[in-house]
Amino acid sequence: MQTLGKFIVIEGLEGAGKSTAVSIVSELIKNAGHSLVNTREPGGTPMAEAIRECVKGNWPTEKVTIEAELLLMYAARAQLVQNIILPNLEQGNWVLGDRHDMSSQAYQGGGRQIDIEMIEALRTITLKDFRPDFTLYLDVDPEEGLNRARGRGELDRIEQEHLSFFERTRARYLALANEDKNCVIINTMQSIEGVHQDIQSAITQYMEQ
Ligand code: Z5A
Repeated sequence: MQTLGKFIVIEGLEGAGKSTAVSIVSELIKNAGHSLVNTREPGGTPMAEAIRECVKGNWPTEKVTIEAELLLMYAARAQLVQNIILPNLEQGNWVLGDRHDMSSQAYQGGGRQIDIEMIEALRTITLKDFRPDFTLYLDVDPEEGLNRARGRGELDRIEQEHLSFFERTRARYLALANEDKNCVIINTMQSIEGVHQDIQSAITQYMEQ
C-alpha cells in the first residue's frame, strides 16, 4: 500500500525502553520537517483505549481466554488503523507507533502459542496488505526487562505471566525481526547512551535512503 507519509513502529518487550525510543525518534522525524502523529497499541482512539483497559485489566472471576485476548488486540488495531493511521498517512503525515502488529505475532503467536495461520487470517481481515515502512525492534533479556518494568510499579495482567512466556515472545520477536528487511534490531543490553546512539543512527539512515 503506497501512502504519502511513513509509518514507523517501535517494538519490544516491557522494559526494553520503548518510551524513550519514541521520544528520540519523534524528535528526529520532526527535526527532518515532517508532521508527526504518535500512536500506541492497543489504544489510540477512544474505543481502542477502552479495549486497552479491558485487555490489560485483571478479571478476578473469569479466565481471559487467549482467543478473546487475540481478538481484542485486532479489534483495537482495526479502529486505530482505519480511523487514525491511514487517514494521516494519506495526508502526508508520518505516524510513529508504540507497538503494532509484530506485538500480536510475538505475544499471542510466540508467547500464547496461538496458531500462526489463525493470526495471519486475522491480520489479513484487519489490515489487508498494510505494513509498517520501518520497524525498530528493541531487544532485551526478558528478566532484565521485567526488572525494569517492576521498578516502575505494579505489573498488569500480561506482565504477570511466567518468564517462559516472555522468553517465547522474545524468540518470536527475534525470528520476525531477522526475516523482515524493513526492521532493525537494537541491542538494549548496553548503556543507555549506546542504545540512544544506535536508535539515532538507524532512523537517520532510514530517513536518508
Ligand atoms: N500486547 C499484546 O500482547 N499484543 C499486542 O498485539 C499488543 C500488545 C499491541 C501493552 O502494554 C501490553 O499489551 C504489553 C504487550 C501487550 N504487555 N505486556 N506485558 P504497555 O504498552 O502498557 O506496556 P509496554 O509496551 O510493555 O511498555 P513498558 O513496560 O512501558 O515498556 P517500555 O516502554 O519499553 O519501557 P520504558 O518505560 O521505556 O523503560 C522502562 C524502564 O527501564 C524505565 O525506567 C527506563 O528508564 C529503564 N530503561 C530503559 N532502557 C534502559 C537501559 N538500556 N538500561 C537501563 N535501564 C533502562
